[in-house]
Amino acid sequence: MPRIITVGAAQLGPIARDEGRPAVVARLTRLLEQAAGHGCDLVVFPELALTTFFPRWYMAEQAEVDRFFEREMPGPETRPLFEAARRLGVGFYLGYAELAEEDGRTRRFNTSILVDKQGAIAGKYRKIHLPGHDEHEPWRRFQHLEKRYFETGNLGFPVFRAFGGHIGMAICNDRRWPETYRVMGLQDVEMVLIGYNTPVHNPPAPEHDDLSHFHNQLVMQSGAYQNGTWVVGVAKAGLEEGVEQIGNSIIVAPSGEIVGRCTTLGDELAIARCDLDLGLSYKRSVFNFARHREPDAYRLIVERKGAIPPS
Ligand code: CDT
Repeated sequence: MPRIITVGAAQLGPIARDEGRPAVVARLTRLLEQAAGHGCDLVVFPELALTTFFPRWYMAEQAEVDRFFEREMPGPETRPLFEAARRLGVGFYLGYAELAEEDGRTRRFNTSILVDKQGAIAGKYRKIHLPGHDEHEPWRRFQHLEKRYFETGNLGFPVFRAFGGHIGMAICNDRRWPETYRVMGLQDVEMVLIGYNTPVHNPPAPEHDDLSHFHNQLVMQSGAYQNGTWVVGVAKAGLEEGVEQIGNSIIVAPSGEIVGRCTTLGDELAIARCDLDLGLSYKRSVFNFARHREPDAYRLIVERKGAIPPS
């Protein structure tokens, strides 16, 4: 019996700074309805999908920053999305800024959740690889203050039994790191869901700008192939508050091949029928970890006298 997830990559166009949550949730709901019409089981929305990408601004007042955060999930403004999921029988991945009271203090994370077809939260992930900087850098055309506004995620890279398979999550910059996929690969992940906000221009390394689409595909295609897993990467795209962000949302098969993609920079749905068992031939042959990985040998090389230690 094939295990198929019909997945929708629900790319978003820009979200304006003053666009309220109800308007954004209405956009997400329209995409969810469209996906239901095409028989989707699961829809993937971008990173920080409820607001504009606010780390592009330095804000001195914490109260101003906190306006972009959710204190509960679902809350009064996001509940309609969960109700739509239940009504339509379509699950979703959603990225948002999370404000949590935890360990006796207020904590802020760049978070994603996996919601099942009944509208219940089935998994949560908090972004680990936070890019950018933590102090105001006025020389930049725009800031990237994730290190200022968020803590490093404290949930690891868990893999959840959901949608009839093994589902993992990552957020934006995580997709550039092989560890992200491998930690989940070691847990037998079958589909990795990733939302992102990626500016075309990278202020500290403008020489990379022309390669932004190539790098986006390179990391997700290799992560998929090297771990025998599906990868679904979804952008918040287009010209958002004066900053150009890449689109190029893609659905990648365990072979590393791209089988679905968005072609605009706006709200758009790309769909693929994903057979979770397609990863098996990779997991059983070239990437049979139990048979071919050599973690002890990696350690020996690193510890060899005179070797450069890991930083
Ligand atoms: N949101 C996020 O993590 N963006 C980063 C920008 C880094 S600039 C190359 C990303 O990795 O896409």
